[in-house]
Amino acid sequence: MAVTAKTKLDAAKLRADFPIFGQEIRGKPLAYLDSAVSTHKPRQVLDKLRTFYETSYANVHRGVYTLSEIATAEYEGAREKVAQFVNAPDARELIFTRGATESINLVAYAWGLDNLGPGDVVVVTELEHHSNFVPWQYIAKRTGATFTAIPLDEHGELRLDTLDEIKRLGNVKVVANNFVSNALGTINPVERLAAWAHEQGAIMVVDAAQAAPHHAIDVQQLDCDFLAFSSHKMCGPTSVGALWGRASLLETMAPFNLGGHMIRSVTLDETTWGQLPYKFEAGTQPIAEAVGFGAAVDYVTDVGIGAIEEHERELLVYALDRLVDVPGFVGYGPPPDRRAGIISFNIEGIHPHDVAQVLDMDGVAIRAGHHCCQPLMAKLGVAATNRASFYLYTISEEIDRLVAGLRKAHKLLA
Ligand code: 7TS
Repeated sequence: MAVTAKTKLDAAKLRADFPIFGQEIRGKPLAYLDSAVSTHKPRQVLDKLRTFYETSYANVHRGVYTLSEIATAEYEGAREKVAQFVNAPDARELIFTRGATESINLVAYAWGLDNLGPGDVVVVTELEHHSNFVPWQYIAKRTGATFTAIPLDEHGELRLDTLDEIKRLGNVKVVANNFVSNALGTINPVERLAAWAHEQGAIMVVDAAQAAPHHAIDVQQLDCDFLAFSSHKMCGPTSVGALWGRASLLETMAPFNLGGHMIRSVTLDETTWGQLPYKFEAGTQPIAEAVGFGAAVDYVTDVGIGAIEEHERELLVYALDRLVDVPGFVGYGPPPDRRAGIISFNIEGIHPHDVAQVLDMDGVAIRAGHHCCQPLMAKLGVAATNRASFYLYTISEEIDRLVAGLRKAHKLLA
């Protein structure tokens, strides 16, 4: 059973659920400060995967035999859990994909190719991960639509004062925005953007890859049209994620992948598509991974999304307080009250890769690079940053080790 912590979580206790923390890296305990890229997996999820393979595994929706029925029930049960996690009105609207990237590509291709053309405008932001930028830029080019991005202010927050100017570019048809920025941690006003998108007659696509693990999501309250997220960033297995979409839109869309399982009937002349969600789930799905995703939803729900968010905010305040005293520290992003547990920074005069390597010598893992956000890096006027990111198992000692490592890097290299 997952450890429960209804109001405040106990990260030190939760760490015992994560076997990875039992080992040392370079002779030191692992200080893992890269959860935005991917999180570690608790025993509850690992056990579920093993038990499923050992007792319940078969392909789904195909066999009439008992084992296939058991596997199908597990897979569909996971769909219900993931759908409920984002308060989807109907589990049929929840499509299992390979991850947030594939979810967004599905919308960009299957909706975009048939609904965009010259005179239409696709609006993203300067804060997008490439996953929610490149597919839209590409589909806009292919269809002749205009592609534009909402600019950022100096805190890394969206300049909503530019929306009037943007709407003069043409018929706004798509607004695509991340709920939480992977690079700066900014919590974006997606509910306001969704309302604006609908005023323009546009669809609202939310990239929730960084929000789902850390921030409660209610697609009905957001009033968005599509929402994408990944399992591996919230304690679940890799290679599975979800796309939630409004049934009324999904039903009008052409399929994205074609092949087995997504059809109603196939003849030499014509193929007709299956029902939702199967129309968008061609071929053998990541079955065990989806079941593991369901177990991950149970785990983070038991810990409590509110408790996770509060824990990260406490760590953020603790870390920022100490980091500002590190010689050469330059931080990016908004204040903690509008931010998830992500800190992007540079140490003046030292390349981020060198900083990360010095930290690694002491078992401290952080990310260095452009974080798949090159437009943002251009805006910040840097090629790369370091990034430390937290999760439910992060403890303040790891932040102390980060700070000590940065001081060491400054002393050695600045
Ligand atoms: N959107 C956001 C906001 C992300 O942070 C990521 C991955 C994705 C989409 C893509 O998710 P995937 O599961 O399909 O890969 N984020 C990161 C990151 O922060 N560093 O590397 C990948």
